[in-house]
Amino acid sequence: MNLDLNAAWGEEAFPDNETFSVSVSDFDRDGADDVFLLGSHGSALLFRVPTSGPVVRFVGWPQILPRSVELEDTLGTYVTQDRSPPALTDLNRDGHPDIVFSGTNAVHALDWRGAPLPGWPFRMQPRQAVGFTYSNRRLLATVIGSSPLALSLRGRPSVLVASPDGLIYAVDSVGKQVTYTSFDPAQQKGTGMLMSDLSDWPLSMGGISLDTMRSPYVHIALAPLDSANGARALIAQSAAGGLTAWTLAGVAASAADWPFPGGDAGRSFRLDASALGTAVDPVPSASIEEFHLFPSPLRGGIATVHLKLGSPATRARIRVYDLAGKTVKDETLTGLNSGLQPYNRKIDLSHLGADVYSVQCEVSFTTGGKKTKWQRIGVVK
Ligand SMILES: [Ca+2]
Ligand SMILES: [Ca+2]
Repeated sequence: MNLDLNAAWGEEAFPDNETFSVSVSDFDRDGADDVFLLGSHGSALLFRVPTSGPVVRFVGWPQILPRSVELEDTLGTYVTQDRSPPALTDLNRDGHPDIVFSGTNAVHALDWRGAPLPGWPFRMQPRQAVGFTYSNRRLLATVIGSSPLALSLRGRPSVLVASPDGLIYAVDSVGKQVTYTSFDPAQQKGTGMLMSDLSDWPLSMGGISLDTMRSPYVHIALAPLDSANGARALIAQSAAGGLTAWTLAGVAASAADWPFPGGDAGRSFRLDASALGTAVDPVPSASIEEFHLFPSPLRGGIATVHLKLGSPATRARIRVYDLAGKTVKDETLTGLNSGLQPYNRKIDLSHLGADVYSVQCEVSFTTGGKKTKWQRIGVVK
């Protein structure tokens, strides 16, 4: 099958060395598989596979996701990228597959409409760049470089994330680090000089490397190692050759599992959405559930739109007024989803002086109704 993606990507231009992973699931649950493309520089597109004619992208896509930054050293600037593929799972258990991927200094989880799931992204190093200790132009700081896994841990949807700083984190469905101990008194007899089955999250995988020639990336998978009972173990491989396996307590099979990079042992890169729970879509209502521009106060001039709607809308007109009531910005967004919009809608307010402004958002719903919501935002210089 040959698909022409030009129209679906629109105006987007790619860096020459951007590489893509292809993942498949039925994101909108219409019974047919859809395709998710994720680029190493963050270009991302979700589309339906047409039986004929042009590719139709989903509303909210394409996007440029935060996977690449420009860094600077004394020789000049260079650009990072992350080639690891995403995990597909259903973290919020609404029956629609979600997308979890490693990005710059953080692991992100998006719903199928491209909006961040509540609580995400997860930052393993809140106060410094990932790879701060070893980074150089070959092994780049900020890059996580490892495909996350999805599993059910103690009955809760969870994500495992391997950091090149030598740690494996368990993260819950709202982006919070799991910190409980896996200590089990029955395991105590299995502890000694050569073996330890006592571990707390995060798990340590060799510790931080200070060797700037040694690849720091850690790759993880869940596989049945115990031939007697088929129990799955967590296996972690470092690029330096180390292999470690842990028995995880509380792991149960779930249709939303993504236990291998690539989804399954055959690397099909496909999540079978028909095995997930019935898709739950909220009852549509022509309402603005949440609206604000952030950050507030605004520093740096570029505001991101946070807009959550009760039903799809044809357009949202955003007007910014100064204290005298004069319109200082008037911008219209089109093609809006039900639910939270992706954070790819930005408004340039860099021409505004330091002051307090009123922002009006007027939404025209596809059903014909109109609603407005107000916000006050401070601008600092
Ligand atoms: Ca579909
Ligand atoms: Ca979901």
